[in-house]
Amino acid sequence: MASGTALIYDEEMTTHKLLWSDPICDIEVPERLSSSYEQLRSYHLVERCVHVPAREGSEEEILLVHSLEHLEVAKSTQTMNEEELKRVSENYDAFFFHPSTYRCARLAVGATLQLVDAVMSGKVRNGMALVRPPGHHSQRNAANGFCLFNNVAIAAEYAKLKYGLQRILIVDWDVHHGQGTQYIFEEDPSVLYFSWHRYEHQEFWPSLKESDYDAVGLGKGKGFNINLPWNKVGMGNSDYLAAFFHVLLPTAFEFDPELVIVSSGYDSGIGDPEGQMNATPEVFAHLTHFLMQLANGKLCVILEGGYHLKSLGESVCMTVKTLLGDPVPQVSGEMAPCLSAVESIQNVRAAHKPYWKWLAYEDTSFLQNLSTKSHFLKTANSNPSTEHESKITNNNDTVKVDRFLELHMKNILFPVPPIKTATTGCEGSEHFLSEHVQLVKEMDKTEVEALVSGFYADLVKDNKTLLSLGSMFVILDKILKKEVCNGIATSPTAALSAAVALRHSVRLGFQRVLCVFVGDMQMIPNTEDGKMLIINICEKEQSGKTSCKHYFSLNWKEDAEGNDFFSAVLGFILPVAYSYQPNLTVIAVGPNRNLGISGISLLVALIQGLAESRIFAVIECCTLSHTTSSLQIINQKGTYPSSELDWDNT
Ligand code: X5A
Ligand code: ZN
Repeated sequence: MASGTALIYDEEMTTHKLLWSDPICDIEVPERLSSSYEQLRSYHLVERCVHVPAREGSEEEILLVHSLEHLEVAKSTQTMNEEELKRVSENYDAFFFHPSTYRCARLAVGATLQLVDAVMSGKVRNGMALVRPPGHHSQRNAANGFCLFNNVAIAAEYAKLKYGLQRILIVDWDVHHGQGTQYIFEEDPSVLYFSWHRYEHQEFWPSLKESDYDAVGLGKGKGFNINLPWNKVGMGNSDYLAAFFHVLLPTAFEFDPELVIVSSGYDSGIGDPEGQMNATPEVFAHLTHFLMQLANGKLCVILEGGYHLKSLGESVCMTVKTLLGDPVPQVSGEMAPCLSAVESIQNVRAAHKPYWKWLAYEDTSFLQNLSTKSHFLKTANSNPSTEHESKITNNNDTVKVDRFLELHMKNILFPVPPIKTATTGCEGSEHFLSEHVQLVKEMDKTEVEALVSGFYADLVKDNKTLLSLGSMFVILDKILKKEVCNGIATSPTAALSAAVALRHSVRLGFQRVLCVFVGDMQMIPNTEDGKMLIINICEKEQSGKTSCKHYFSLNWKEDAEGNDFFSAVLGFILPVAYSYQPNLTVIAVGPNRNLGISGISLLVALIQGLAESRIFAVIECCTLSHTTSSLQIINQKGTYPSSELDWDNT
């Protein structure tokens, strides 16, 4: 698999600038590019990337999307004087020409195509191109909204043509609707276009009817245009994550793209004068992390908007850091989406239900209940518990989490896949997966015994188990000491190992441990309540009562399909996990319906955005053949910028 992250930046693209006074256009300044690059430099990210040079996009490439007339007009501006430039500019909504604009726009196109080539040829795994002018408002025959040529749209056509791609996903997280991109691919089922945007019921620029959620595409392209309009300003991290969990990710995974291109505007970030949103730079790390799980990691991030220089720079850095594989920082703040966001999410889901079966699995009516402002909080509390809920008792510091989960569980639908293949035999606990674990063999047995004694000693019946527990202690200690970010161990009894791991990690000082049990395992009672949240995904209903306060059991139904598991991961496990904000994640995989290598590794990858990527996996030996090659220890270390920042744009 390809490795490395490309970074494309050419100072020449800072020469395009506004020559006269225009209060609409004056935010699109050359410093957007130069200061973002400086920020990358100061975090030492530039030197960690593969430098790929920009080039000029050819006329032929530009004509993949634009009319000859548009190209000729743009070309003709190179030799114009200021007065003439101003006059041509006035033909468009929010655009300015400079004598260097044409050259810069060709570089912006070429830089984007260079990135596509670097990723598609396997020279790098992913990358980012810092370009000006931006592209997503640009249309076949018109400049618009600071955009001359539609860089991302040209890149998608180019990738289809040059590499024969049949499915490309464009994610437009810029705060404006990329109506230009929508028009270009409206009838094209090979390009799935997703855009969220400030809309305010058509009040916000570009104020188009076709930016609303009911514009789903035309003809053969029906279902391949997804608009998520934000009808209020102030959307934040939780709203963006909810949009990913409940709209973009289910459709994107079902679409299964061969390449993902991001129209990466950061005017959707906090402090931006255009967007007026509240999402912090860290959220872009999470968005990037999620998209890295698609298309075998082939991800091209292309700059669009972003007008608060500090916010823009931080967000660009978060994106590049994540592309490089650094651990993802924790997102802060309330994790429930606001009512207006929930309404938009429900509307777009309803509009797209006919086209995406992954949307049909999950019922988001429960989302309504999650809003902090919701009146459902009261009514839901008086409802009797369902059988899927285990004990929830309120205790002061966890009352909010309890409520969240209580409400969540009442409304979750969890259909389950039938068995497709049987699991294979046990490989033995001596078969460890990484060099980290080999250290375990050197661990003194009596030392392990001492660690285990007092709590689960009676359950540890043999040497094999003891050895596997030993490996676990070593890994956990390494995670705590931040020598490694994550680890994996095999065990003849995953549930036992996980229980010991949980207890040990709480003793090591972790305050909130998320534990995901997959498969049928004997749940070991624990006494570390209040410091962990356990989600058990099993086939058999758990008979024995657990003493744990935060324990949820999801049972797989008989007639379910394989995809149901992932709609549950996206629709339930991730939202709950993000709301819990764990500082360590433990995942235990035991005998289960066939999730397969890709299933388990995708679950692990998606959960890895939590707890600053600190994750410990225990795999039961008999499921090893399913998981061996997919679960790898990634030795990640990283630091995060302190966020003592002033997000006011004054
Ligand atoms: C690329 C981009 C915004 C245009 C705003 C015009 N364009 N009012 O963010
Ligand atoms: Zn924008």
